[in-house]
Amino acid sequence: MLRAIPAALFVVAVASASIRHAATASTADKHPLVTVHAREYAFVAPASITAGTTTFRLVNDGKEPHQISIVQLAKGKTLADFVAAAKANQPTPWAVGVGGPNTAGPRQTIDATVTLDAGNYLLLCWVPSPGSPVPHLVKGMIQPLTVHAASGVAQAGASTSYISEAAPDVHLELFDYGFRFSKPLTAGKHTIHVMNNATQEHEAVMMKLAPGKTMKDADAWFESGMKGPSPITPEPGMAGLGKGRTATFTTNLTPGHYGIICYIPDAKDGKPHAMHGMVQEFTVAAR
Ligand SMILES: [Cu+2]
Repeated sequence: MLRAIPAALFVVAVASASIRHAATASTADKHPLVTVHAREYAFVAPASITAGTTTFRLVNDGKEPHQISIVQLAKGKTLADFVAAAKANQPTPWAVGVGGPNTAGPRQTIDATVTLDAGNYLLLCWVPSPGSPVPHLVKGMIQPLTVHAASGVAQAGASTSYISEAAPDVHLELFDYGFRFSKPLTAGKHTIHVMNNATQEHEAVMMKLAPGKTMKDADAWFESGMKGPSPITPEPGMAGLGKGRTATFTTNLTPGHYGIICYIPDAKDGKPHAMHGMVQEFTVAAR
């Protein structure tokens, strides 16, 4: 979330790779669970996992909000290449967002389920700190993740834990430029299946608005460097998802007013997608 200001510093370009994973299931799915702890400013995460559909659980032990944006690197590309490109404000079409839990507030724990092929990935946090537009990844919240083929080295083996995730009950389509829910969200638990049917990479940052507040108030607060009382609380959502990709996240909504927004910079003009219309408010009614 909160990538409005860093967009000027760091541009992650749009991915062209199109890998469509059929993540929809009719019954509860059991997946390996990878727990990642976040604090200022580091992840504690495994260095390698096995390919397949995996639930990433982000446990925020810190005082600021954090996310895990999982990015797949093209063969031969490294963390150093990513940092160099980001510093030089160069596009990184060889780094494709595959989703991830987005965004956990202090002491929050949130889950997202993604399908990873074998390869080299990065875990990133784009969130800036209060009073500073510099994304956390610049301060150390960036690290490599190696995904081994399922039939390869079974390092995780007996220590792997699993989670049963309810089948998706709501679909969320990302398009250029907007969000489309398959049905109105209601209070309670949901598994939301996110589909990027757009030409560009997008994210879904969800937040609950304080009574009487709007996304305009949220924008003004972010622009101020998060000064004063927050008009929002972070809610589970989906980190940057490349064209054609799908992933799911779980949420437990309480009645109230919410916002959903995409801060990823546009491929053409570099402005956050929110400025192209990817911002919406919605109300969650009681059941
Ligand atoms: Cu977007």
